Amino acid sequence: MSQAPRKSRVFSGVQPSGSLHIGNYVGALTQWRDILDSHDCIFCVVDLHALTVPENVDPKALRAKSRELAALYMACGIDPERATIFLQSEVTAHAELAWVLTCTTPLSWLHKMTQFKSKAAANEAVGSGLLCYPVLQAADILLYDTDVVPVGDDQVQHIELARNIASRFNHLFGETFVLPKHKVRQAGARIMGLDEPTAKMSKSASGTGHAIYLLDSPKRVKKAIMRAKTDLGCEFRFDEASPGVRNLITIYEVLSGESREVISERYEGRGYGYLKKDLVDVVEASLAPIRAAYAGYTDDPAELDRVLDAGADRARGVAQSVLSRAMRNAGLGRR
Ligand code: AQP
Repeated sequence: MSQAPRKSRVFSGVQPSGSLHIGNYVGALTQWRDILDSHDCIFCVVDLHALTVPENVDPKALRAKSRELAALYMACGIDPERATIFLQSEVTAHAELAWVLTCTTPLSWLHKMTQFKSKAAANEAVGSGLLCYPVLQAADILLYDTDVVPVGDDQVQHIELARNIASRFNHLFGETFVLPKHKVRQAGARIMGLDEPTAKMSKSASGTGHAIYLLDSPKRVKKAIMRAKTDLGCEFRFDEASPGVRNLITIYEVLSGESREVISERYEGRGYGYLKKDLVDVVEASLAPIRAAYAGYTDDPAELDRVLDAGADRARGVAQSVLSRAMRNAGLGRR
């Protein structure tokens, strides 16, 4: 009997470096949810990445954020029966492969990463972990023979780097790694800050009114949207609208499933306040079920531990065989 072909493998993750916002939800998690059945999905809470700015890390808070994030994955519809969910630090192969790849990655490639440049500029003490972050990310991806990495568009450069790191290793040591491809949404690949719509919505940005967090209360959601920066005009045509209005229409579009043309037409000739008011309802319709499901997971910490233990067991099995392949090909160890 012929075997069923292997499903295309997906790997992706989020760092527990703050609270999950609708940028992460739209850019990454909605994509994950849509491919649960068509792909072999592995989703990781990438806690080792959260150490890249150690000055910002409170160990107790990091541990709590990792659990919160794993519970939020499930609350957003990432069913652990259909996907592997685990914590990166519980599968040691990630750190081991990262070292091997650090040795084969030219330093100049890392200095070119735009995220390193902007985060380094914003931090007084830049650790080497911040520079090597994309190598660890490459290890995360390559360890699972990953075909597809669904991400927001800020991560595209890193996934291309992972591909180059894999190619270089294959060139040096023979065929070892699958070359991964990124996958981004057509609309919503980069949700912008509500307070500053020319900058990406980000977990680590400070200031109230910047982001909508998935666990925000309805009151906070309303306040953030009603205060979102727009302009003094009343232009709703997407291509002509200001960055703030385009951002609100995009959030509306991806969460409601309506086209931007329909949305723009509905509000044409009216003030931005009408769009904002309806957007509050659209966002609430997405967030209310997530909040409710999240409360269920936090009420049952033993179930969360069971999911994460089972996920780590499965991830270890896959990762160990790829790590062994890479080590063997590079001449590490005795056999
Ligand atoms: N604003 C965004 N719009 C669309 N997608 C986004 N992502 C992040 N911000 C947006 C996507 O979410 C996933 C997880 O991101 P991450 O935890 O790896 O960190 P990040 O990309 O650096 O995101 P943050 O939220 O801005 O965190 P901090 O502030 O800690 O750096 C990725 O797929 C990312 O593309």
